Amino acid sequence: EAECIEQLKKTDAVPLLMSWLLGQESIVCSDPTTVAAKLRKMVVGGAGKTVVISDFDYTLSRFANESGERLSTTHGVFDDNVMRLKPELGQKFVDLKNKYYPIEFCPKLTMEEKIPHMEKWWGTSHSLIVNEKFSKHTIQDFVRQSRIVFKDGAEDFIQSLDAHNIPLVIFSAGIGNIIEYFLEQKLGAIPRNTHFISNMILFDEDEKACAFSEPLIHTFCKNSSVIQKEAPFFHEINGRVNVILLGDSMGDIHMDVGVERDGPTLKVGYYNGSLDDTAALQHYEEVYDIVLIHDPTLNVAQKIVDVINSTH
Ligand code: MG7
Ligand code: MG
Repeated sequence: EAECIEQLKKTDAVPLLMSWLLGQESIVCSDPTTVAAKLRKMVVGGAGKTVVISDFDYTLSRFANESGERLSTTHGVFDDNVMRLKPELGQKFVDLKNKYYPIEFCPKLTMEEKIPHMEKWWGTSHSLIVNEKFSKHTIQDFVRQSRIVFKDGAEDFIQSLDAHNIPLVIFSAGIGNIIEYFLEQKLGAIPRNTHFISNMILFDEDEKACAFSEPLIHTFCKNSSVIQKEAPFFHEINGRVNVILLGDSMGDIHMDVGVERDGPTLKVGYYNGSLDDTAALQHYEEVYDIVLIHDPTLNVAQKIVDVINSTH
């Protein structure tokens, strides 16, 4: 009975969080019963049973600035900086983006139809980077001058996960090194809890880009097929049965597949698309437990983690 009362106390915070979520105009939670049930399990499990698996581009980073101008993805760092230094090469990156970005988001094509195009895009773009033999130092400079911006509260979110020993796996089809340099520049160092599954630029002995890690990770293969089971951080997330998944794309919803466990995954999705596109928005509401519409903050994820932490 004592245990029962203890559990009830812990889950007290869940109804409060639920009523807050349901009261927000820009948050859609189409199945509150399921969300509340997942939250209760997570609260009972506590920080020790939790892992956060998050996308980076337009999830931890902002999609647009206050004036509505699109900000940069990790790959986009090359578009902008190379355009400035070597317009001819820069134009090649931009041409690729103009050609393939509409395919990535085309509602008329199936995922199977898109995959070969994504492989071509990532492959070509990575070849340009390797052929140019950019140095680590140059790329760090590119990041310093980039238009990658953290969402509001992202720094605190990452630090608070670290403080509570909750692992953060950043699962990105972008470029992992760019995320690393960005975190180093913004946080001073990469927190101990933070791990990467991403495309990594490999450098030769002169610290010049010479290859990319395998397997290639593009938008539509963010699942167990690209997770190396021997990853050094795997022991750390073993036994963490409760997953908070953060993403902004349809390709992000299977990032938890491959972590063997029987606990819930709470899927929080940022919708950056047009409000007129009701079909797209509806699709997000079907696949994500909680949809955040045009949200430039990490408030919701932070509140969820706070509730998990406050009760232990
Ligand atoms: N993305 C993927 N690639 C590129 C690229 O070469 N340039 C730019 N600007 N963007 C790229 O985080 C993954 C996202 O990065 C974008 C190869 C894609 O739109 C993808 O969703
Ligand atoms: Mg993204």
